[in-house]
Amino acid sequence: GSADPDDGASCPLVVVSNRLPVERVRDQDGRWHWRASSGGLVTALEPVVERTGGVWIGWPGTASDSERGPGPGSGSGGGDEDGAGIPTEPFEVAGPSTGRPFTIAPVPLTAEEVERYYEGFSNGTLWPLYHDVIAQPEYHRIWWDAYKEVNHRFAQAAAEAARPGSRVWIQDYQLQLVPRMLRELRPDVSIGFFNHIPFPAPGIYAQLPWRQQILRGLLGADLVGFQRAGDARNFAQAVRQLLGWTVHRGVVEVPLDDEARTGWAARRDTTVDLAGQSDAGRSAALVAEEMPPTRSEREEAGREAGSGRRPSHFGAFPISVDFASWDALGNDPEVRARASQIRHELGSPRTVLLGVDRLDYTKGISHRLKAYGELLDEHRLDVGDTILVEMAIPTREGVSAYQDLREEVEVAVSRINGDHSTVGRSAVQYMHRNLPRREVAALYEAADVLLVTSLRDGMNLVAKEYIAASVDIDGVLILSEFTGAADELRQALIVNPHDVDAIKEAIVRATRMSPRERARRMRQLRRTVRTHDVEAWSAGFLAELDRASASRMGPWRRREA
Ligand code: ADQ
Repeated sequence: GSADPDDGASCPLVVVSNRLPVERVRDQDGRWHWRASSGGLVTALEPVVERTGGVWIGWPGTASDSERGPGPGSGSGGGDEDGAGIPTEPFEVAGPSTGRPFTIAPVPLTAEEVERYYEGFSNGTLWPLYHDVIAQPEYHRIWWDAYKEVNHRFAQAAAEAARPGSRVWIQDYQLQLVPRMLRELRPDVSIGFFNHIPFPAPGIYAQLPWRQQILRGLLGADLVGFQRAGDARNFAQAVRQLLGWTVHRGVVEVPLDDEARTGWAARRDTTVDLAGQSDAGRSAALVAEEMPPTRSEREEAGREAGSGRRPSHFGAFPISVDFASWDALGNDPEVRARASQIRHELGSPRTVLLGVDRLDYTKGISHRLKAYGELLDEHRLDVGDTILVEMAIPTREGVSAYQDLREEVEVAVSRINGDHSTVGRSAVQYMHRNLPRREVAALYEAADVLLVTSLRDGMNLVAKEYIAASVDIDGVLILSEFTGAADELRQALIVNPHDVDAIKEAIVRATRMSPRERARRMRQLRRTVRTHDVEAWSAGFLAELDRASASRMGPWRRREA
């Protein structure tokens, strides 16, 4: 029957994320194919999508009007393709786990949308704001307009893909309006949302000119998931303060009449009507649209709502890694041989310190370099027996803050090397490129100490990957307290990355730690990551989503009866 709690498990799962979990590769005969890309989210969700014959909706990663792209004669994907050879219609791929097919539904973006929605609003507004304004967020109305348009396109794609009663799981900050837009289009589906990055404290979040629309967008979901309990608390406070809605024990009561009154359909019409107006008239109207409701408006809303409320649940669901696969890499003879080779090529130092991150200003790479450089200056570390390997993965190279950061990091690296390297030995080995997973695993294996010094980080999967790959249980993890991971990985050396002396102390302590203490800490860390791996994360979220949407349907069923 429809009350069977297992119903959802067999129903196709629809995943919506900014990027598709596939990449386009050319085979030996020069033909293009889609191949599942690696990465935490894909590992976690692809098996569920595959098992349920589900759908993955996302942007293929190339602008639909771009001139780059695979070129003519490429099509092994779906039938319909745009000029750059990117499919525009859903197509099936064989899942890598069981070979069972699932559907890929591409959402095309123009180059201008990539600039405004992705590089602009997502990475120039939301990313810095949600990471505690480490960089200055920029607020541009044309970016916001593009964000709304693109979110609506994703919501429509999801509405088309979902079967009656499907579960739709929307991922991350690029798509925060989708839950609400999808709720309007398809009130029958269960909608989950997971925020991979932090949710900021209300005083910071309040800067956002569109703070209410984003909250309303998220609250279209039956379940909104965050990385840490602190993020969930910040969200609850923002909802109370900015919308004035009742929040208790992980549930927001969303007034149904608010949904009707402020629906996307109504807003969209407004936008269309405004298109012909002067800029001044348009921005005045937009300002009016963004005004918070007055107290009497809120009271009226409450009266009208009566019992017409829909629960939206929220909570913390800390993400994790595929423990078994990193553990297997740690035991893989080839990977181990590669790790010894790396140590040898580095000049067989006593201590290898390692940093692995996307080259992002949230990761505290400069703070880490400063601490290391000072330890060398003060002769507390010596290039004769210590080296820092800094792996920076290229990212968001179209955003200017990222270009500046690259300069800053590369200047700092050269300065340290200029001051301390000798003919045979460098102080810092710096690489700016993508590495295959096996090579990352070999680096984890080769390292004695992993440095995670993020100024703010939703979780930080690198820390968990390092632990899962550390089968010899003798590595030391230095971990910033501003990562989600620090809530769980208590046996790491936890540091405040803004306190350079604290990073220095932790490095010295790590290099001197006895093998016994290293093993004791690492054993417990491995237990934590093993018992809470990424499979547990996705299963836990989806089970909670089923409960949350059942609670929405409960009263409705009673009314029907
Ligand atoms: P990210 O900010 O990307 O993720 P993180 O969680 O550390 O940060 O994941 C990075 C991934 O990239 C890891 O899987 C790592 O192995 C890989 N990687 C790093 N350097 C690489 C290199 N040089 N070559 C190849 N691969 C490399 C966001 C949030 C995080 C949150 C995740 C998941 O910012 O806080 O943990 O989403 O929710």
